[in-house]
Amino acid sequence: MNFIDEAYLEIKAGDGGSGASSFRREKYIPFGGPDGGDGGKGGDIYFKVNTNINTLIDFQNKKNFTAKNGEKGSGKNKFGSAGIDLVIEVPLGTVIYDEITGEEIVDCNDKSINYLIAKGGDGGLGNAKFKSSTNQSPRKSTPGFEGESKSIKLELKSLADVGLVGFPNAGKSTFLNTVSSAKPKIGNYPFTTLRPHLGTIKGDASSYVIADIPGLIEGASDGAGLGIKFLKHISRTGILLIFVDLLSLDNINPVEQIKLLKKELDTFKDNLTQKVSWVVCNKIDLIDQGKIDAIRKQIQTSMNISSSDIYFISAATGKGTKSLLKLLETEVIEYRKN
Ligand SMILES: Nc1nc2c(ncn2[C@@H]2O[C@H](COP(=O)(O)OP(=O)(O)OP(=O)(O)O)[C@@H](O)[C@H]2O)c(=O)[nH]1
Ligand SMILES: [Mg+2]
Repeated sequence: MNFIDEAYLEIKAGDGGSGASSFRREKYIPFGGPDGGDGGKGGDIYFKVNTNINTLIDFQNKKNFTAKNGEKGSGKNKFGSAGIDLVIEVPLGTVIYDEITGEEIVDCNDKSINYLIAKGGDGGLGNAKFKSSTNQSPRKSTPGFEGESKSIKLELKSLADVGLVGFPNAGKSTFLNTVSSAKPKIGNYPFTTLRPHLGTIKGDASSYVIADIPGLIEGASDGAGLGIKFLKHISRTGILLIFVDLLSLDNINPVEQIKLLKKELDTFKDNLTQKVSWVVCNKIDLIDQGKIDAIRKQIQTSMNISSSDIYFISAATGKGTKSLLKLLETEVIEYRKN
């Protein structure tokens, strides 16, 4: 699955309909007054959040969006009907930019708002509007106004509901391989993953997306390793899974790994650490149960993390992953409600 997080669109709101120039015609009244109605307003273009969409993939094929024009006015003071508004649905967190100036137009972060991005043109005036004491039979009517047109860029910071963070080699990509159809490369060396990968999980009640990003190391916020720039891809996920490598290449113990990772996350400006974050200790196939219990205790006491937020799995064998996925699904559904 591609990591699509940009789309370029041409949008054009509807033009206003033109006003009519017409005169009342009645039997025995040769010159009735002006009765040309106004044109209808062109349709607006709105953007609206749909929380069931989480990629911009639909915009890769369709790039032009036009709202309907207003209709012309007509005689007997009939106003033209307004063009229907066009509502374009986007994922939560889509940021809309003016493609020409690069300026941000709006951040679609509230699902209760219809964001007006291109305004339809007003309808023209019919000749009935131009009647005055000095001009009883005006022929003048005006054309409708043009609807706004814009070249815009959509950008989605995060497509994922769940983000995986951890030291290189912790098994993040192995986990994504096991639980989804995504196939990021796996390797027994640091920095196997060089760009974010997404995998979709089909749960019982809902589908959700997990993002695997390149590993973090101590000093990443100062540019060590691949740095922290990839955190922007998970800065809006509802849940972070902090992956702990139970068999760390550098022999960094679990508590120390969590501390170092949290420190790097803290430096990221989007308050990553305020999200729901669970600790996932991976590679339990390589250690015995007694050790698992001891590690759970250590994390609980020294990090003040509730035991229900600590998971033990083997990404390689799949042990423990099923129940973790089930709980993730429930949590994602909960998070999407807010
Ligand atoms: N025994 C065992 N090995 C695992 C498990 N999960 C991952 N590994 C191995 O750990 C190594 C690293 O796995 P990756 O999935 O590439 O790790 P990563 O966290 O994606 O690493 P980066 O992409 O470098 O950040 C590979 O050799 C995996 O086969 C596990 O549950 N048990
Ligand atoms: Mg990887």
